[in-house]
Amino acid sequence: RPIGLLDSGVGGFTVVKKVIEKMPNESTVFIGDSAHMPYGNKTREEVIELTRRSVKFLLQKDVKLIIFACNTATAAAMPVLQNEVEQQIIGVIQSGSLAASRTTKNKKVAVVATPVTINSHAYQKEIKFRDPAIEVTELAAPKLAPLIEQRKSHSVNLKAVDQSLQPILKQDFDTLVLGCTHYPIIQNEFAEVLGKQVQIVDPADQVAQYTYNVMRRDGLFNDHSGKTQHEYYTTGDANEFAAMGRSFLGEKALVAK
Ligand code: DGN
Repeated sequence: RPIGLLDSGVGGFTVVKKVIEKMPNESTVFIGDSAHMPYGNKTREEVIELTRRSVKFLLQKDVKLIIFACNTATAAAMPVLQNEVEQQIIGVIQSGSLAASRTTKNKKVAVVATPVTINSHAYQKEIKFRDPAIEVTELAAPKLAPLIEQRKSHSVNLKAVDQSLQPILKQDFDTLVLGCTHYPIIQNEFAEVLGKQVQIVDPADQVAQYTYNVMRRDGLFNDHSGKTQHEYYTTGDANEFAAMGRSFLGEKALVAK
């Protein structure tokens, strides 16, 4: 049985990639709800309803575990939907917060994410739960995820990141969390704007590790005999979605339908 992943769009590919790297013998099914993106600018109720649809789709694919490869869905919908399904749901915010609290040396962390994620203060709560002494600056960047979905040039992305980060650039945080799974696609642009003194945390690394731990605990690993398969689905434009998948994952068994 495959591992299921969902996102509001192409951002989930950044998590799929890390999960496959960590567990090469596992199959994956990923659904990107590009037709309804961006989730980050919707109400909590709307995000819950859309995420519920993707969960149902993944259950039809007989997934053994579900990763919300979307911070917005994690912040808005995970607690509600975990009560509705048997399979364990793994979100990205808990892992991202753990990674951030381990990375910061000066105990100052910035989080950039969609408005829904920022307004939930989920990162702030989770990071402070791990270490109350850490100062957390939260910044909503409503424009970035939709822009990334459009696959623009480096210079357009760079300008957008620069503009989005302006309100916090003068602050002295040493760690910045990419609090939206779309952002690692333009991680280089973030690095260019932030400079070397800031560590960038991609929660997906810790998500892959945590998923591995849960699978080992629950005995969910494949028996390694079958062939692995990676399936990608979108509610939006299949060609665009496949192109992004290929550019991010390489030619890895892409079946976008
Ligand atoms: N990729 C999603 C996230 O991590 O929050 C959100 C993108 C969006 O819908 N704006």
